[in-house]
Amino acid sequence: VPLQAKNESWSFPKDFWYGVAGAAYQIEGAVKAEGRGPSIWDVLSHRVPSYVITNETGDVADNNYYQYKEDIARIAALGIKAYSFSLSWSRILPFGSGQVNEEALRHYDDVIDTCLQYNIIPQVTLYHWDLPLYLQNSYGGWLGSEIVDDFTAYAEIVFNRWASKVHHWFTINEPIVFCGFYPLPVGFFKNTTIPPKQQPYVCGHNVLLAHANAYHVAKSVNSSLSVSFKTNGGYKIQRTNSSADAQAVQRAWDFQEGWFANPTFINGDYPPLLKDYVSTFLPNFTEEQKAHINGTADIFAHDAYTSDFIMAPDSGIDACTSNSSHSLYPQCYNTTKLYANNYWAIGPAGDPGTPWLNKATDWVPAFLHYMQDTWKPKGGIAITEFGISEPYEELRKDLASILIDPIRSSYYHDYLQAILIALSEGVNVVGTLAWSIYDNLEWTSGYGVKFGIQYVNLTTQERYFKASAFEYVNVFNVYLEK
Ligand code: GBH
Repeated sequence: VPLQAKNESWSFPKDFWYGVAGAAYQIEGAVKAEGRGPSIWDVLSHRVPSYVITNETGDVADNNYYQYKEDIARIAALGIKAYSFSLSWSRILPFGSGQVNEEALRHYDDVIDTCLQYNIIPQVTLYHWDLPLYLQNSYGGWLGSEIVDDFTAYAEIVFNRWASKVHHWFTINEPIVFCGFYPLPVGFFKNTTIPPKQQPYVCGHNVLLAHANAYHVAKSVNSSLSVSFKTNGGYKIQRTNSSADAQAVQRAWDFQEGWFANPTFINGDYPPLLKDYVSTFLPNFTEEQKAHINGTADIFAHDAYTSDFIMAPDSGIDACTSNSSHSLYPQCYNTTKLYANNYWAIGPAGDPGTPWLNKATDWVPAFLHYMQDTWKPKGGIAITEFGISEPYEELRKDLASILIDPIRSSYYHDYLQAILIALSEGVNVVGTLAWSIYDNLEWTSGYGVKFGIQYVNLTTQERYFKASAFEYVNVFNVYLEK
């Protein structure tokens, strides 16, 4: 996409927050420090061969547990407005429930206070996938109904401690990923009797109940807080104009965003198509639960990295229910990337480590319109993660060329221009969080897949800004209303 001249009708509202994001297990390290209990990711990374393809762990990661002051100072120096991070549940409650670890509370006190000292808006996620191991082993984690009360008790501790300092809250990160995309390997944790195909829906059910409780806890502590969960998914482009593909697109929205957004934004219940296709697996909400869940998201917090072409599966929609795999995506639709036809600014040269992600920013205005029109979030839409792994960055041998990341720079530039277009068309976008503050443990992909706007030398723990860090803030320097 050619760069466009500054358009006089474009601007970000004065209070638009632009920030950077990270998550506890991906950046903190210090896994045995100050009373932290183990999480499932300690087991997954240490004990399950090749679960992380490189067998790397978060033991040290970016050493953020010890270098957070420097990290916050650096983003403040850059002119960033917000810092989004997640709390490690098993630091605060080493066994997931019960005894509270004061040292962890004091640690996060200081992270939050440091943000405030630097005039950075702290934004806090309670759960970004690092479940306390004890809860996994005692009742199957998110597959056990006990998780709802344990998450609620955790939320009470968190909101009572920090509601007066933190306004922006996210309860649970990307449930479709940990409920379905990253199934836990069999044999490492407590066995469950729930059939594999049903597991994503039981997990999701408990997520919604836990989220709703946490939302109400937060509001009882301070009714003005902004509280949401975070969903993820790309924009869904209909591959052909056939009605089969149109239906596949609708299924894709419902099985990704709608699964969690319909209950919270629309009516306390699952989307009709979800009920149709997976009725045998989907638990029911009581009328009381529906009322409790409805209205429990203040903004639509979406991690929107990319776009996908959606089409009907070859074998017909029967595949929705006949597929026997564990996978969340029940083959109700297929997704594809059409590299060859030049649909994407980044084609075959995209990062082979992230085949799910292309620079597809042209569809962002349509995406934002769709979210606003469909779910009508009262407090607007926030893009709570967006970013791209620069192709082959991990293979570059010299620091200078790592720090020049033109693909990521143009991704942020073009994505933000697309948001400016949507804003000028009346979509209420309230903030963006770049993923990520710096390169970190990219879950099952290890450290080799890099999303940072900063590079970290993992031997010396020195941090360096990449060009994209400056590109990101420059767009706001130009377009933010004074
Ligand atoms: C986010 O998920 C996460 O919140 C964050 O922790 C992570 O570091 C970041 O994205 C970058 O990936 O390999 O084809 O099976 C984004 C959604 C869902 C995208 C799982 C990758 C695996 C696709 N992710 N998905 S595939």
